[in-house]
Amino acid sequence: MRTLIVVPTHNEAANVAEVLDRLREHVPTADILVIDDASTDATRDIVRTLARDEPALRLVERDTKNGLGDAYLHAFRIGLDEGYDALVEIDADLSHDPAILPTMLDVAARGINLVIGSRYVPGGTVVGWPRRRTWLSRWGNRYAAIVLGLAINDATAGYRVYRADTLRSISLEGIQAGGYGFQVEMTYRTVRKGLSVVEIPIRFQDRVAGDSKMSRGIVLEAFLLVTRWGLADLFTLRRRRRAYRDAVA
Ligand SMILES: Nc1nc2c(ncn2[C@@H]2O[C@H](COP(=O)(O)OP(=O)(O)O)[C@@H](O)[C@H]2O)c(=O)[nH]1
Ligand SMILES: [Mg+2]
Repeated sequence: MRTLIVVPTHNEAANVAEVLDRLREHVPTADILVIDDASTDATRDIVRTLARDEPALRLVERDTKNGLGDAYLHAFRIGLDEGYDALVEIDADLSHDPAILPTMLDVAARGINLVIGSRYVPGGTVVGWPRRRTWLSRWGNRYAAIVLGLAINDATAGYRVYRADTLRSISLEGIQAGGYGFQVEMTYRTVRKGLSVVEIPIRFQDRVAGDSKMSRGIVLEAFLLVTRWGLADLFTLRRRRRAYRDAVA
């Protein structure tokens, strides 16, 4: 599979060189696209310098920070246009261990539409998060799973492999969410299309350097959108049931 690894960055100077180095070590045949939004630290200089000696690495620079979802959509469109077979999402802060990526790619190569590096299946762990953050993530995931009827334990996960045909079939148009909600929305679309999803357990290590970009707004956006989609489903279901009853009556 021709693979494009997308690494979104916003002020990740303390981490980006190491994550790129480790990706190169574990997945030497993949191409890497760093998509940087408005970093004010040395992130861009570091990536630019590395890219000079590495044709498989490139940098896309954007001047405004529009959120993770928008960055991924931009990068996915590039990847699809260029005919890659698989597109990878991975954080730049070393929370996601590149050593597990070959296994995830292997599962995708066998035909699984979406492979999620999951914290909340047996064997998965979160290291270094304060209890409150783990609680929020765990219960946020449970809420999304119940409300949207997803049999997925970690729908907010940011470590993923999409087969290109998956992205084409779920379409990247009309995506509403920008933060964690983006990951849930993409998962929801994949499941609703009847496509296959497999969760591979990972060890998620909280960032050691740099700052998290998570905000209350991102969490709230995800919560509100999930609730809205769930309610919309409920009404569609009731409408369908009524139509069915009328049809058989
Ligand atoms: N390109 C881009 N990257 C972003 C943006 N927001 C966050 N990131 C990157 O997305 C990844 C995850 O963000 P992070 O702050 O670690 O979120 P957390 O792990 O949920 O605390 C990191 O690589 C960030 O640098 C954004 O608006 N644009
Ligand atoms: Mg992080």
